[in-house]
Amino acid sequence: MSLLNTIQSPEDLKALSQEELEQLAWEIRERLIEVLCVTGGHLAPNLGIVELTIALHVVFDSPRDKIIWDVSHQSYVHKLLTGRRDNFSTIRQHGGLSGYTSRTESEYDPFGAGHASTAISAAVGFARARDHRGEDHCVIAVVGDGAMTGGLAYEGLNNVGASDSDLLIILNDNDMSIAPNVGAIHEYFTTAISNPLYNKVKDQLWEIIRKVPAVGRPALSLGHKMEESLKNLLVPGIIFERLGIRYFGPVDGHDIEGLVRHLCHLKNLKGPKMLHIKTKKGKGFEPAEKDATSFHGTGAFDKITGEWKKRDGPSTYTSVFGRALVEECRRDGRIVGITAAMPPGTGLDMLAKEMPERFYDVGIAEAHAVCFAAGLAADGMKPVCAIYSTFLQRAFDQIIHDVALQKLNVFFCMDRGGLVGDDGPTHHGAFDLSYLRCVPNIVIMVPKDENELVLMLRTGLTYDDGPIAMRYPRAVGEGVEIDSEPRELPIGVGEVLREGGDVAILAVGRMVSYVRKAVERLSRKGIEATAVNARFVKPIDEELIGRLADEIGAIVTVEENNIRGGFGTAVLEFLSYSGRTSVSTLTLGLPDAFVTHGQIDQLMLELELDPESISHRIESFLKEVKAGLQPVRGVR
Ligand SMILES: Cc1ncc(C[n+]2csc(CCOP(=O)(O)OP(=O)(O)O)c2C)c(N)n1
Repeated sequence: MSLLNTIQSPEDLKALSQEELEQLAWEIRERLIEVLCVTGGHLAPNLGIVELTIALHVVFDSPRDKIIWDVSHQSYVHKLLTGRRDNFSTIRQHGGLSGYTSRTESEYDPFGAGHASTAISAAVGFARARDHRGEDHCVIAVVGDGAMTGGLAYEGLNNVGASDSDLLIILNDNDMSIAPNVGAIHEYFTTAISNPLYNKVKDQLWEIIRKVPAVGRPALSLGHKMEESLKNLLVPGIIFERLGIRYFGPVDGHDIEGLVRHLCHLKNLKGPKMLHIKTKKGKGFEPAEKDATSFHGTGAFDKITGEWKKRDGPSTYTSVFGRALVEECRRDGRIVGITAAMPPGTGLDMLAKEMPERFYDVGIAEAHAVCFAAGLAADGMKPVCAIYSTFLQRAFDQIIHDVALQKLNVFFCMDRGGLVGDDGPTHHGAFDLSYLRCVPNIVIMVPKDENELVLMLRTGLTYDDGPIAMRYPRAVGEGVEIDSEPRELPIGVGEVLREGGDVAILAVGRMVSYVRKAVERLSRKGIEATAVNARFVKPIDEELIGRLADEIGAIVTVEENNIRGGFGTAVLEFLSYSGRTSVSTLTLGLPDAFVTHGQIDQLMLELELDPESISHRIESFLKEVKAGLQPVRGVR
């Protein structure tokens, strides 16, 4: 009989025996593999956190107690135990469960996430809100060791330690971010834990700690002082203790019984505290244990062998970028590549392999990555910051204050520009054209295909008049040939792909290929369009746009960015300040709303941005123009 199928809410776990909880853990693993081998998703992080999630729900009373998952890509087990088991197979599918926690999805998700290192800060907020109201529920933040490389986590810790508010942080340490974890903090954990003396007396230490009465502010209790001295003796400089947070562990994160015991104890202990658990990412599925990086976020795979379904066809933009960057590094000794914990995701793993001395993984630290790049650039290097569009949002001030203001030659290469698909609203790169376009001194490029990406890479690396950015989608390329000798593109010049007198359509990036198809449809209906690959979102090609506006009088823009503040807006601004107020315009792009998760084609259809919808929308726009509704300003 399936135990998992009997669990309607976390309450049901409390009645289960130890053996039953262990059986449940393996049933959960089977369910995860069963579903994710079809849907894809964050398999390895969830396999690693099964026992902790069970123990948390045995000991705490969610939703009264607030469990806050950092990133929340590891919340699938929590979803299975909190009333979402029956539609678990819809996870990350259009209209189905989100792959992350979501306040609108369940009362058991007190806080939504998708970006890393937010849980501690959010938990401090929950703890303070509780204290303001005089309530007494528990607040628990579950944070991975990877997320602890993000500065925001320390800003949170700095506030936790300064308060006497009740708060439990669980550090889920599996030695991995997506790739192996990096940095001094990670080294610190590893060294502290592998201290043989500490390991020898760890259990006795726990016993002493358990007997220490939990009274008042911990720093004042004699017991706490004893415990602190002992720990300092054995694990020199435990940093969390120094920050005023009582530290416990490390303990085995796969031992449900032990976890329940420790959590029960910590539940009754006042003040801020941390439980450090050691887990194995991918636990229980050999291929994922062996290759936790590939199984961090996986596509469909064979549930026996772990092999992925083979994909034929063109290379992805990511891999074309990764390969081309290695070539550029060979050409110019000043170029270095920087990633914020995403070596495979950005294609920088190729540079790491070929030229490790030119590669930097700074951890989940986008703000640092950009400021670090600014320093490198200020001292004559040519740093390439390869950061996903959505994660670069973290570094907005560094882009303005550290890079653009000083006109430093930092090259931002933003993968995942536009819709990313099943990761949904936390991950869509919907804002970069808007958030960069308002920054002085920056150039913004968007390639229409993978060859243009290579040309723009060369352009960005030879440009030396300040920051420059390029964004490209999470997609396979158009299948075009790649130039072996890439040339530089003239800055701010668009490419006319086709001439026609009825309407001028200016498209950006992936939308160029959509517009090409839309233009063919329009042509079959007797509408002849000029189609332009904009190439540059800043500066825009004012000469070309001005000429098309004067000659044709009807301009349409199509982009994969929020319609507010992106390319279309740039064109409208130009038409306005150049006095071309009688030109009819239609700006198409992502809506001024957060776009849900689902496959990119599905989302494009829903947003009426697929080639057919684009041609229909342009057709009706032109009908309005013809009907004398001039000038038409159709902003959607
Ligand atoms: C700001 C930000 N940068 C990058 C990422 C991409 N990312 C998602 S999970 C992850 C690794 C997290 O590692 P850890 O916290 O240890 O969790 P684990 O998956 O190992 O359980 C990264 C880099 C992100 N979600 N947010």
